[in-house]
Amino acid sequence: MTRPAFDLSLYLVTDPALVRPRGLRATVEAAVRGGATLVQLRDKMSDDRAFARDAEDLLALLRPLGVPLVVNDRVDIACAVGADGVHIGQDDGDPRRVRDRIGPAMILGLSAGTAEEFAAVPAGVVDYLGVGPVRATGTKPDHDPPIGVDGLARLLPLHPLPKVAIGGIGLANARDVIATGVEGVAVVSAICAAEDPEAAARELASIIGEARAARP
Ligand code: TZP
Ligand code: MG
Repeated sequence: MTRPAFDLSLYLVTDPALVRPRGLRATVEAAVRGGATLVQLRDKMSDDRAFARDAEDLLALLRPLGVPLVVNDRVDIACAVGADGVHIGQDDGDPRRVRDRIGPAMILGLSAGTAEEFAAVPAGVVDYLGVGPVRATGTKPDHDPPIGVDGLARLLPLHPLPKVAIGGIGLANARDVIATGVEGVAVVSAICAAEDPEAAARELASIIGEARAARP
């Protein structure tokens, strides 16, 4: 069985505090209406039971819309609820072990932000790389040093996998980020904390489309 098709263009990563005023499901629903192409459930605080409930709720919303749901970190829950994929970081163990656990049919994403981390990505195991942080961001207080748009551009040719940029990306810099040639942008606050998440997603999607069309 092969992995579901996925589109990294506008990748929404959720944050439990930032979605709170509107609710997780309503925020994701609005973002997808606006043009989010992929969704990651990311919540470092909730217990497994609440996290699994959220994952099931989002799957029920997203499956009929054809938008895949990726689960951050919690591999067992991702498998138990039938999520479309898992996203792990550099401190989450060997991606080969995670692939063994999830099998061949789920998407596996890995965060990588340096040439060394790119070089260490095992072949044939991971489906995409999350690259960043592009800018400093309050959304992930323990983030690695920012690589900047220039750093992103330098890293991209070093690995053939599709890549999505993350960290401090919003309306002000999405165009420059896409101009590097990266497949897409992953955002948390630019959508989750927006007054109107649907409008924010629509505006980002439009910038991404324009910036991609303008690439040489
Ligand atoms: N990984 C690297 S930076 C980051 C994650 C999850 C947070 C990005 O949040 P924002 O609000 O889009 O800067
Ligand atoms: Mg992680």
